[in-house]
Amino acid sequence: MLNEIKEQLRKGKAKLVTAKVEEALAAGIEPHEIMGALLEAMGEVGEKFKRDEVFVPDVMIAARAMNRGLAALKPRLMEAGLEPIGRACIGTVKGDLHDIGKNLVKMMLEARGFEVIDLGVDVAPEVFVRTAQEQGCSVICCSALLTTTMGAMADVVKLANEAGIRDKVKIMVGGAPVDQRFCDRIGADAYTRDAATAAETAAAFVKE
Ligand code: B1M
Repeated sequence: MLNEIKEQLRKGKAKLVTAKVEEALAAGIEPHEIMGALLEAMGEVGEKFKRDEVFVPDVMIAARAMNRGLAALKPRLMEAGLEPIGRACIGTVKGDLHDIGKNLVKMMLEARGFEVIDLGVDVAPEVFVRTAQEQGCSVICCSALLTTTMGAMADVVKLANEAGIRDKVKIMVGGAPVDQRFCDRIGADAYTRDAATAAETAAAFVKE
């Protein structure tokens, strides 16, 4: 049954994933085992995406199936007392309306077990910082697709420094024009090239 769930997730069949998850629960399989199967299959899709073996639409379809599967599992996970691994907020920075990459990162974070607060697009630096403070986020994720907007990430770092939250919150940056040099220059905690690596890095941060 777990293999069937993985197979349907790899294919991005949301309805079938939901049905198989419900079947597995009814058959008495533990929710955390089902969650493990979903995470494993999503991880495989993420790895293929990194190697350019599958593309954005495939990842989005698989992630949608993952989210449906998780939704079917959620009531039982709550009963079983499984907590999310951490809370993150994510947004595309001020002035920037591109959200496809940001949505992919969000999905990958959720697939890794994060509770994600999606701030949307055109997000002011103070909103990232205020949300992290008020909602107890351990990771702030900023996405930018325009060379003219990536500078807003520096403001997020500056405001987080001023708010004195850098010991509690990691700031991650990404998007096509962003690179490691830029990340180092503005003093963010991590730059990652793709959504799967972003989720891995965020998970490693909360494990730390
Ligand atoms: Co725009 N656009 N766009 N656009 N657009 C680009 C980015 C551009 C490169 C096109 C070009 O000229 N060749 C160019 C930017 C040039 C530059 O700054 N150097 C550009 C421009 C100029 C503009 C406008 C200014 C055009 C105009 O109006 N004159 C305008 C700006 C609007 C605004 O934001 N204020 C504009 C508008 C739009 C649309 C609305 C039409 C649409 C956006 C729709 C939407 O997002 N809902 C759009 C699109 C679709 C693109 C292209 C074609 C595709 C972007 C995309 O979604 N890629 C893009 C050209 C291109 O890239 N070929 C382009 C797929 C997505 C999965 O990749 O977001 O890079 P990406 O995410 C990757 C990684 O970067 C990473 O993970 C993903 C992969 O796993 N990642 C992170 C992203 N965020 C991360 C965060 C992380 C870690 C990794 O940690 C936190």
